[in-house]
Amino acid sequence: VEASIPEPQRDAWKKFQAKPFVSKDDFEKEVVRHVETTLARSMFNCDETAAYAAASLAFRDRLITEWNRTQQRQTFADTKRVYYLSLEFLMGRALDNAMLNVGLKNIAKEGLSELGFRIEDIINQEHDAALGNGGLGRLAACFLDSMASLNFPAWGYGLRYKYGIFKQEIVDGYQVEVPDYWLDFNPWEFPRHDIVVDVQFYGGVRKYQDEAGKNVAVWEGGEIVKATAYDVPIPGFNTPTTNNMRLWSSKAASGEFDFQKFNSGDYESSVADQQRAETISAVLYPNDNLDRGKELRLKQQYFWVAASLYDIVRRFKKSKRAWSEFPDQIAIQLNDTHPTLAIVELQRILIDMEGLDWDEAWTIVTNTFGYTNHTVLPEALEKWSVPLFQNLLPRHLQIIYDINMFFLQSVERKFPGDRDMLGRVSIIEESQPKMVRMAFLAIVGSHKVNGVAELHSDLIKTTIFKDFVKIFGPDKFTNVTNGITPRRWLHQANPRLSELIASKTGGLGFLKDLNVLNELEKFADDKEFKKEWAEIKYANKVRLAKYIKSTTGVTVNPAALFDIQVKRIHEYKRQQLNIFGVIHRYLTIKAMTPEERKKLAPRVSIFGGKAAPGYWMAKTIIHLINNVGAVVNKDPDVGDLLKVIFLEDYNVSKAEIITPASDVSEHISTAGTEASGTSNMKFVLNGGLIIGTCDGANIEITREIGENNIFLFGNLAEDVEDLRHTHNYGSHTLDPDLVKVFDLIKSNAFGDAGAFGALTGSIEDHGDYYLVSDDFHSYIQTQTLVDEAYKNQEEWITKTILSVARMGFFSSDRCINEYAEMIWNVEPLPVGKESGLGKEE
Ligand code: NBG
Repeated sequence: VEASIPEPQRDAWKKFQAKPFVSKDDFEKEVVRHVETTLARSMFNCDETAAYAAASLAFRDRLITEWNRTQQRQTFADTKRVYYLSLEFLMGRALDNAMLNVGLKNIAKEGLSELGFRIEDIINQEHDAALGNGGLGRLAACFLDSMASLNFPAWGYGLRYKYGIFKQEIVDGYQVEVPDYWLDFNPWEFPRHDIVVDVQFYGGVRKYQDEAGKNVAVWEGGEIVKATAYDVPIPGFNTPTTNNMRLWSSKAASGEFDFQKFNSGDYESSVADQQRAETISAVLYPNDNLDRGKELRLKQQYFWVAASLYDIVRRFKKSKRAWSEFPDQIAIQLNDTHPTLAIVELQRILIDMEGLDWDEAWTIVTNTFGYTNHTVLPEALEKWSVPLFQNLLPRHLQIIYDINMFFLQSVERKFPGDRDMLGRVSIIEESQPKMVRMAFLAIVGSHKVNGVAELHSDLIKTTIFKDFVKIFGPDKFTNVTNGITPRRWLHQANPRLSELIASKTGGLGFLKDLNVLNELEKFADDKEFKKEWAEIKYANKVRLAKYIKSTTGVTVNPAALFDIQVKRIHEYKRQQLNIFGVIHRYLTIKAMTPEERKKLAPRVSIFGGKAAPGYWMAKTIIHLINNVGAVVNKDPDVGDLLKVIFLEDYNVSKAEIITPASDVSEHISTAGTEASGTSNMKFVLNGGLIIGTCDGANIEITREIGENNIFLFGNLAEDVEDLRHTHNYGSHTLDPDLVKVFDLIKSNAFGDAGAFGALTGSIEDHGDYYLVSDDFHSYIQTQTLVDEAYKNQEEWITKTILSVARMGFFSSDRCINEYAEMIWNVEPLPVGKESGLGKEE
């Protein structure tokens, strides 16, 4: 149905067009209006929650006005769009970000103050949107910010989980998971009850030849689940462009089937159907870098992919262009293999629904998709069992077999007689049961494959995807080193530092062109500047110290060296190496004379991060950290010299407090295992140094900031394989200092040693896969260098200034521009002057 207003009535619409507020008075008016009408409360009944709600609604109104204009502009321009498909968007809080991006935070601050509230308290009311596990989901969120800030016509597509990542509680030193029901009140989303897509599952395929002799396949039967769109506006920084993140929510189809049940009195079972359908988008799988192959996860993936592609294709069809133009209008980026079914789904739409030839369709498909790989860890590479696929998505399995057949035929032509090669690269693994290798499918169905840091992109070419480089040539594979948005991770998280930088570089321009930070180099030895710089770091540490006190009860000295490792708990990230190092430090302190102790730099070792609920080793590491803290923190011999803190429920909003407060942060994965890491970038950008291995983006960070400004240690990626081999087949003697640490653990110094047997055993008896012992000595030595370096504060501060000055490369804006140029072939859409944006510096 045409829903457009007829020409004669449009003047009235224009006259009464919604106008976003720009002044403080208008903002207050909006807040009060929302309190008194939308929320049905009053000044006698307005707590901080209500004030948060009203302020958010006022900003939401603003965003949605710009969102509308942006969408109209993009539709009218009809240029190529990017669709970023990600099962995770770790957005964190929206209000602070919205206020800063539209440049109206100061107005909001004054306005709220006049209405009786402190802006910080209001910001703190917001529940994080935690629709992600870790780096992969947060990267997607940074990319949305950059795409909007750079005026790219771009949408994110994801799932609207009812439960985001669980809340972590620490009870008696153990992790306990609590569901995160975050949708109770979410002012940032717009339900689009008019945008509903039917998604089919199960059923069977009927094949026949039509009159023209053409083979036709019909997927029929099975069940239908409805996908409803929820839109979340994504404001760019200092631009009217407001892009869209569309999240799908599942509901049962209330079709004839339901009515039958209802009429026959089977009401309960029709409610059960409803609930079963709703579970599809109910919960985010809490695994980071781990694939569990659960049917419901595959259902989530298809549900999301099918709804998104239906939406994308529908939009394309409105333009009435030829199908061959599809890839000129649309670029779809696959964030890891989770959306790989989109390749199959588009092929299915083109051949089964739109009647294109296989080859014609396949050319369109491969020119449309790009695939980003985020890990080489074998346990994280997705595989789906063929029988499971056959049952859930019978037509898709057929298409996958066809894709594989044509692919293997082309391999056979290129490498005649190489049967091993065919077995190695086949999309179907000949195991029991057979498995679909999603990464291989993603490579075959995309025109570009990228890794997320140089080392990682090299590794995928020489290890897991080696054969594909031979088959497709090296140009199909590329690197786009990850980045972070300086808006959230500097301006929002560290406002004082942002202000200082602005005052020295001529305003907030650096937030849009991070290379401007270079100008700070000339202040690296400037006494006044260094003093201010150091004061800001200290203030951020005081803030974190207060937070630690209020959440853990432990008092830490803000003048101590803050050593932070916050990220998902994983053996490859080696929090165990860190805590063993802490225990070593504890032993060292205990053995010192009081005179020697006086010379040691006091340290606070801060940990944070969630373990996947089923990952026992990771949970054991958390347990050990907490138990070590319980002993060390109350040992009078130690006092301020060492404190060990585990921060509960690490998430994006907590990261905004933690990141600006580091002196050093730890990025100490076994070389070759961390694809990139992104918190390493955030910490350096906030004036902290790094202790790290030669892994992921640490390597490029070193290249940019200079090796004098980073503490690198440990074995190199190229040596890992040989070391592992020696562990298993040669002699494996543990580092003597690590043995002392283990002896202390085994003496029950940190509670019943039995609880940690699996952890120490994995290193002593089971091959030390992550090379903890091999890197231990180098780690301890490097930590001593950190102690020494920290004593010379003048030099330390200079190092941190130089580092920040050289971090421009790691902006996610650089990253998005690289994707746009090398993979998507899209241009930003310039914006006119029509916006009512606030102009706040
Ligand atoms: C993670 C890597 C990180 C990387 C992020 C973002 C997965 C599968 N991979 O090193 O472990 O920074 O992706 O690219 O979550």
